[in-house]
Amino acid sequence: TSRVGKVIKCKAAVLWETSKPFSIEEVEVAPPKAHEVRIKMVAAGICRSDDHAVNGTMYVPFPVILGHEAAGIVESIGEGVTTVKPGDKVIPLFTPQCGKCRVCKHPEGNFCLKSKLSQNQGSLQDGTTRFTCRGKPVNHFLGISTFSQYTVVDEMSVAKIDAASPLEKVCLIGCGFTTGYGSAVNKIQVTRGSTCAVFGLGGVGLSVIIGCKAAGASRIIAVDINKDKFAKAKEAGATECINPQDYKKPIQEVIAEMTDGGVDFSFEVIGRLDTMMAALLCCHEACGTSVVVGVPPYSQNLSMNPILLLLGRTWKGGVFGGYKSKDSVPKLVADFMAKKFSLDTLITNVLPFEKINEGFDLLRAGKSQMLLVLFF
Ligand code: PAD
Ligand code: ZN
Ligand code: ZN
Repeated sequence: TSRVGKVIKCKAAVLWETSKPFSIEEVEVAPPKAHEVRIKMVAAGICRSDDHAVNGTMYVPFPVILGHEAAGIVESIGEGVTTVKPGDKVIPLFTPQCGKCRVCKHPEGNFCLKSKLSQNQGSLQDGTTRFTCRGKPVNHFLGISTFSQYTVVDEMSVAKIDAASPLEKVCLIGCGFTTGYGSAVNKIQVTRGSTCAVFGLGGVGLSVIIGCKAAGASRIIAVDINKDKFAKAKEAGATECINPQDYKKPIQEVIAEMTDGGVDFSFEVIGRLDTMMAALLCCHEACGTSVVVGVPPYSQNLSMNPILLLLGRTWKGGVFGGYKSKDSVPKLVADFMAKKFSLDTLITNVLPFEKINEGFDLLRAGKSQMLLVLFF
């Protein structure tokens, strides 16, 4: 029997309060309204940014269904939807691409003004929610809420991908992989023969390394305080791995000495103010570029001497690798299918959806790179 147009009852991981475990609950998922799409989830990644929302580093209204890195299949569509149809394989987009706002029309900007990252009201674009649990409305997260067997998203927040793609891998293209890889090959274009430094060797940092290598960097210096991360970093393409705790000098000085005054490109992929400054300082003062990829702690500031930029350094940042999401995700999946990059080295843990709390424990213990939950 068709569920089209009807409420679906299914399981979702509901977070009722900050810093609590998820509770697997039966939720009701309303049918998609006009310009909305209901998706059956197949695989979702657990990303550090979800944990930021759990512990309050990123503000979210409660109760909420988190999750923002996933792949699934369209179950039904609302009126007026033209870019996907039932049965299509899709990736939900935590940064939408409305195509109409100033940023979408800009040749390079990608942080669409319809993004829920800047507004965080916990709703879809029309200001309401499609989830209820125990009679209460439940908030959406970044417009996509992927820790649910079914979710509803706006059409601007979903991209159709190759029907042959393995969803349990390409789900990483929904956030972590693309954020890292795109920071190196799209947001800035790492040049052939250049020297790079990557701070933070989680899944996103490894994806930066994959991007630097693909761009032809000749040296990729990987930096982390957890040396257990070095083997994977080398597998991804790092040429040297260093631990700041092994040196008396600040790490930026160590790197400057290793690289004749500083690297060409540095990336902060941790989300700390001190390492953002170290990454800035370790790129060459006259011709280096530093990129902020990690999400900084909520409402904290850095103070810096502008002379650090005056001599010629460039300081940049960007979400989702600078990619316009709806245009780029299908192309990245096509590149994956054409074997231009592999996602296998990134995936360290796969769990059934019901064990999502175990997944977050692994993430918090620093024992994982990319962590997936699969829906059955
Ligand atoms: P992760 O926690 O898996 O990796 C962070 C790594 O940094 C770990 O290996 C740590 O050992 C290491 N680390 C911690 N402190 C230090 C330190 N002081 N010096 C050196 N290394 C240290 O995170 P991740 O790879 O999933 O994500 C990294 C950041 O990127 C995080 O802030 C996350 O929120 C952000 C992110 N941003 C986007 C985006 O669109 N900008 C997308 C996804 C994730
Ligand atoms: Zn993410
Ligand atoms: Zn837009």
